[in-house]
Amino acid sequence: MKSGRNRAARGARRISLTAAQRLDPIEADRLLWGRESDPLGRRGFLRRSGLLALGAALGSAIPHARFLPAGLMPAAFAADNALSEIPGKEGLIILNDRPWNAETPAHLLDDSVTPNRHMFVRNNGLAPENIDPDAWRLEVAGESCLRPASFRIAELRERFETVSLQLQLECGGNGRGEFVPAASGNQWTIGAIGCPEFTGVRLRDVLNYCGIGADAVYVGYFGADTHLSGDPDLDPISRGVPIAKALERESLIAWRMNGEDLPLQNGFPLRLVCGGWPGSVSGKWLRRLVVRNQVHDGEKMAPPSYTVPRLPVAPGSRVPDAEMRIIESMPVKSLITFPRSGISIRQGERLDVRGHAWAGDDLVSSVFLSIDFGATWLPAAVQSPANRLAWQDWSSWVQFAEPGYYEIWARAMDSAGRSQPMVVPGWNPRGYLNNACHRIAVQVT
Ligand SMILES: Nc1nc2c(c(=O)[nH]1)N[C@H]1C(S)=C(S)[C@@H](COP(=O)(O)O)O[C@H]1N2
Ligand SMILES: [Mo]
Repeated sequence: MKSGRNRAARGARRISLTAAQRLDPIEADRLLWGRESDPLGRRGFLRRSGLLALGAALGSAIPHARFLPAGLMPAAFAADNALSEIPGKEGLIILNDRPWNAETPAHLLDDSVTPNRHMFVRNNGLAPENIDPDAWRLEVAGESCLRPASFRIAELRERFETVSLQLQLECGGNGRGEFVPAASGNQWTIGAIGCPEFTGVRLRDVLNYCGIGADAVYVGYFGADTHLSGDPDLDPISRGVPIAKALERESLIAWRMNGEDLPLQNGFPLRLVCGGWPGSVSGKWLRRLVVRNQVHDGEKMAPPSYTVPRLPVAPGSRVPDAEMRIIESMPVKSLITFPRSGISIRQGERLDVRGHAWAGDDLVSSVFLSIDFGATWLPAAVQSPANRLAWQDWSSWVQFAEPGYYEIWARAMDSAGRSQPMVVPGWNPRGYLNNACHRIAVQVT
């Protein structure tokens, strides 16, 4: 596939593939491949010349070309080869270095339990330095906290039951890079997701110990990271969850990830983990929890942050704050983690395919695969989660009758019958909740 990409780069096209990603996809198609769309742009019809150009860029013919939707950039062109320089991390793609933001290529998320070195990093500010975990204190307070208290990590460990749970964390902006028109923020592709095992105490045990007032509605967090401006009075982020989410048995105050100290960039020495919701509710470098008698009003709680329009809006719309709602449970989604996009396989050979699927607070009920651009689908075997709010492994295999360029597409459905969309769903001002199907490229020789 490397050679396919190189050939693509050398092709006599009028615009580059990277530039094309920024355009209206149907217009990009026309410029790149001379592809004609129907007036609604729903299906593309590659002229013979366009088909040849696309085939040449990919390095082979496309047996299912007649099903290839308009505006669909072949998965083979996705860049996935940047290297991480964050200590303790391996193979992550850096989106930003101040603050650090780095995502994981899909093939490095193949493990059922995401290893620490492959867990993505999403920072809004600068991580604290020179941390002494033994001196670290967590304060619990707020107007609806009956008995404010402060705990060292050792005290949390001694006073409350220690639990280990595998919990999926996905950034609310994962997939943002695909919205057209582009939404501002980190241009995540698919890798701002992971599902490590966290060890700590239940948030509810700590809150109950401190006493939750009858008027409590929300729990907010504050971390020890610093605002990019350096101003100590500003918080980079201070979000939270409604009291019901905070009191779920899976909501943790954690100090370990996969049996080791939390990596610095993932919140060492203490963090909140509320799986299934946007990662932004899981406060890192956790210093202070506040039990609130109103929706927490910390940094990035108000629109446009981590909010989406209550009703669908036209792409590019300006949406008044009053018409935005705070994102809660994340939508159903899946990843193909094996094989790696771009592999070569021989015609007729059996190819194992596997990955994970998750659905916010819900369960995934099924995963389907397609090798003909969505014309036909076959079910994969889906495992139960290790525990509630952990992603679910799925596996299947495919076989290709003819040589050429193929894509494998995966589509998950949750227990309420909601399915992933094929294309980018509901445009929103900040580019959240893109749960479009993941797809990978395969060359059959
Ligand atoms: N204190 C603090 N907590 C934070 C953040 C942050 O910048 N500071 N980022 C949030 C966001 S937006 C996400 S997606 C997750 C990412 O967790 P990770 O970096 O461990 O993958 O942490 C959340 N918790
Ligand atoms: Mo996030």
